Amino acid sequence: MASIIHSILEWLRSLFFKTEMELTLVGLQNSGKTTLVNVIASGQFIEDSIPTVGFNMRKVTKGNVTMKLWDIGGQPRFRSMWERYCRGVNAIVFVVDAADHSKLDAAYTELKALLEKPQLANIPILVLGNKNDLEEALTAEQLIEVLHLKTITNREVSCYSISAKNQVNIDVTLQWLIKKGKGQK
Ligand SMILES: Nc1nc2c(ncn2[C@@H]2O[C@H](COP(=O)(O)OP(=O)(O)OP(=O)(O)O)[C@@H](O)[C@H]2O)c(=O)[nH]1
Ligand SMILES: [Mg+2]
Repeated sequence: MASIIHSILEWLRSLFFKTEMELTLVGLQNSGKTTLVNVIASGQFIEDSIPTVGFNMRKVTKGNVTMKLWDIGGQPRFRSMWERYCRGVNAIVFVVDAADHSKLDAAYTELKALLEKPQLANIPILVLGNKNDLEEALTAEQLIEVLHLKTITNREVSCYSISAKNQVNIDVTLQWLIKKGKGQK
């Protein structure tokens, strides 16, 4: 009897503390969104991921947090979908190839356009400068300048320099995201 009560209590506790959250990853093609989702889900870097056509959805559980990750294609033909998939999520993750200097202007233009969408007002945004294993990659500070992140004042913004390949700063990224799921600053 005691063990049944114990199991019921455990079950109730798991219900009570369980957090479900939704996150959407956007950013230009080739920035590393799908690679990052794979790393978060399985801890593995898969070298040649195929460009995402449309979107993928992965559910990942970390402790008692279940994350629904929407990974949207970054090619121009899919960008009109970004807004729809960002609506109502706990946080938007904007992934940038920090080593591809030729695409930074385009990344800024797309980020700015996304943040101007009234439906997405107030949703926290995490900008990730991916591929910091490459020598030419910008630092987080440089990315903050280039993407004018300090001018964003109407929502929470953070920026990290990461490498999905070498799994650098994936832990701080996850910590930040999980906090948003729990409604923390
Ligand atoms: N050097 C390096 N390469 C990376 C890293 N992350 C991803 N890549 C490579 O970048 C390329 C594009 O990665 P994807 O994950 O497919 O990019 P994506 O943003 O999902 O692209 P779309 O689906 O087309 O929007 C692949 O060849 C990856 O192996 C990284 O941290 N470092
Ligand atoms: Mg992809």
